[in-house]
Amino acid sequence: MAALYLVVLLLLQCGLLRAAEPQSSEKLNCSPLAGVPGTPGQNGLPGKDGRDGKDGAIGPKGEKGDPGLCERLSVWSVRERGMGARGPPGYPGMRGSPGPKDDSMSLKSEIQQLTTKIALMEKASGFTKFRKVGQKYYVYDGLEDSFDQGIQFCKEAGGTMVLPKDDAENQALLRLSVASGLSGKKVFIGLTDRQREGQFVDLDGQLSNFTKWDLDQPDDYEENDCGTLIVDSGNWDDVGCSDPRPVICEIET
Ligand SMILES: [Ca+2]
Ligand SMILES: [Ca+2]
Repeated sequence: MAALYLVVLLLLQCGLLRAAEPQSSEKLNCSPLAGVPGTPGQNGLPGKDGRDGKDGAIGPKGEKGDPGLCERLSVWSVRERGMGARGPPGYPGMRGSPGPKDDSMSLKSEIQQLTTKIALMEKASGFTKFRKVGQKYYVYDGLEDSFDQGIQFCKEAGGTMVLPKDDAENQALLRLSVASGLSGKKVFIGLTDRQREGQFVDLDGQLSNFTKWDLDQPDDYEENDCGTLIVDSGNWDDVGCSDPRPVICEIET
């Protein structure tokens, strides 16, 4: 409004000046004054989107990112379990103590022992007279024969001709002999000096550690070479091998 008023004033001034100017060719110097700039107009609407530009240059390499989920879980798991990295293999452990005894093997062993005992008892019970001596049986079946026939008989019976190995066995043989009605007789024992006179050995050719010779025996009377037990005294005497005498066998496993 003020600008409009100012313009009007200028126009009136110019009109007055023209009316007062002389009618000559000389003109008044009336230069126009510069106006005040108007207020800027409002911005127009945005133009349409331009075309895509060319691909730019490859940018610099970015910084290393944070560990992924799987890696973080792995690290967490190791921390939770208190485990470090896998170490080198350890030294071999010490040998363990023996385990408990195999019951099945123990049972088999017991059954085997029982079977053996039963077989031995069955063999001994086949004789009319028998006596248990330690782990073996002395058996008698009423046979009276020569020394060699006696050896064969005992072998066929699954045993050997009796030969006491200590005083207890000698007493057992004596009791069986008495119980078998052999008092006053002499029972063959597996001892002979046929191979070397004066040296009595068992049927395996071994010297016996136990002997029970009667007084002044063995005397090799009439070249006697076979041993016997004198029933009643229990002492030993060398007699003829061909004479028929009671044959007692021993059976053991
Ligand atoms: Ca002799
Ligand atoms: Ca004699």
